Amino acid sequence: MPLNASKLADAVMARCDELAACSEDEHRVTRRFLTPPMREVHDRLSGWMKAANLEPRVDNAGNLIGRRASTHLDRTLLLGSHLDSVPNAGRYDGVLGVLIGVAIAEAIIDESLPFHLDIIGFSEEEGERFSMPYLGSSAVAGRFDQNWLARTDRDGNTVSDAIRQFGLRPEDIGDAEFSTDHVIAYVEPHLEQGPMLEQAGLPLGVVTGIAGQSRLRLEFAGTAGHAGTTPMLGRSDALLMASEFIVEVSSLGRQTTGLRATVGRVAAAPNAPNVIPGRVELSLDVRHVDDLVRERAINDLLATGNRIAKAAEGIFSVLETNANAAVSMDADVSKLLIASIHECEQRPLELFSGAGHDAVVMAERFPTAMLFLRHPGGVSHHPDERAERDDVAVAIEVLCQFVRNLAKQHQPNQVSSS
Ligand code: HGY
Ligand code: MN
Ligand code: MN
Repeated sequence: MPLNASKLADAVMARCDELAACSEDEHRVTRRFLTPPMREVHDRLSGWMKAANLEPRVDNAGNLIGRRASTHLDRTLLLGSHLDSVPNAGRYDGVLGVLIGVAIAEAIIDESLPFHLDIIGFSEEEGERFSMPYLGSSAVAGRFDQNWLARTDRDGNTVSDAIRQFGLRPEDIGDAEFSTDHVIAYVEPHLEQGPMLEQAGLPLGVVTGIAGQSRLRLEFAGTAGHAGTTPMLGRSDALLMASEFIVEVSSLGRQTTGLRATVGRVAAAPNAPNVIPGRVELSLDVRHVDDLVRERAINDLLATGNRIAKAAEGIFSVLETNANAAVSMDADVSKLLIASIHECEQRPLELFSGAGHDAVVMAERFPTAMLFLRHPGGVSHHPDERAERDDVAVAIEVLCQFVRNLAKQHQPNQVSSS
């Protein structure tokens, strides 16, 4: 008797609450790449995976993967999302998708599948600890750059140290890669992190594509000096330059349709109340569905930074930049998702994602699709992040239907005739 989706949804919501307690910080959710709380998450998730007839393992990129092996085909359906969080996060971003995956495994525990079912919890999507997102999914997609192993966190630990301290082998991170002929599809359930589904009054959406994203580390250098004796005129104040720049970032974002431009991190040096800031490092996050618009915005902002620095006899530098181009989701897998939603008497909304997801990287190698859940209030990367238990129940029903539909397409007799 298939387990009922509402009961499974109650368990998913309760487990999100339980995992929220696995945090680096007291009284708020912060869980960065392979920090100790991630071990607690792995322990609890592994128990729930085993109860769902999934065999858990951790790869050398720190991804937790629960597998239900199939006797027919040595191919797999990957379902999941990420287990890390931003600082002071909500309790659903990432983990909700992994727990819905475990619930699917539970719901269809008695149904045989012609392929493996892998429920995956990626180790690092947000990029908080080492300023590099998608470490876990990059390893699975064979896109991990060995140079990343030497990146350091604010305490001087390298990525390699973090992997080794977690009891894993950085030298074997390549083993985490899945081959393209092994993966039938990757599907990521995730909160929308926006208002569209709530405004449409619908529980589920199918993502058509994910915006391109540029992430830069910038620096304004001026001249530090005594706050009490240095005249106001003629100062080369790095924080004043950065402030002017931040206003320009915001106005470009507001003037350009569909552009999102954000400075989220600022660090002034020497950061003393009675010293004119000599140096300021700041982040810049720019996103757009059209890569040309995004790249043009970056060029405009870099020219603006140089102009502001020059006018203040300072120096503007780009310390680091990395980017992901806009990606489209796989049409066939998305179509099957849409059909499964209709079969469950729901109406899907097709929408674009302004937020980045592991699906950005997975889509480079594997047929990838995303299922968005309605996001009450649309607030994310914040403790007020919410999800509706009834929407989770609908998502579980729809994804069970999707897995059954995919299984029909991959039954051995179908596969031999196709
Ligand atoms: O920044 C993002 O869009 C994602 O939450 N990492
Ligand atoms: Mn996030
Ligand atoms: Mn996320």
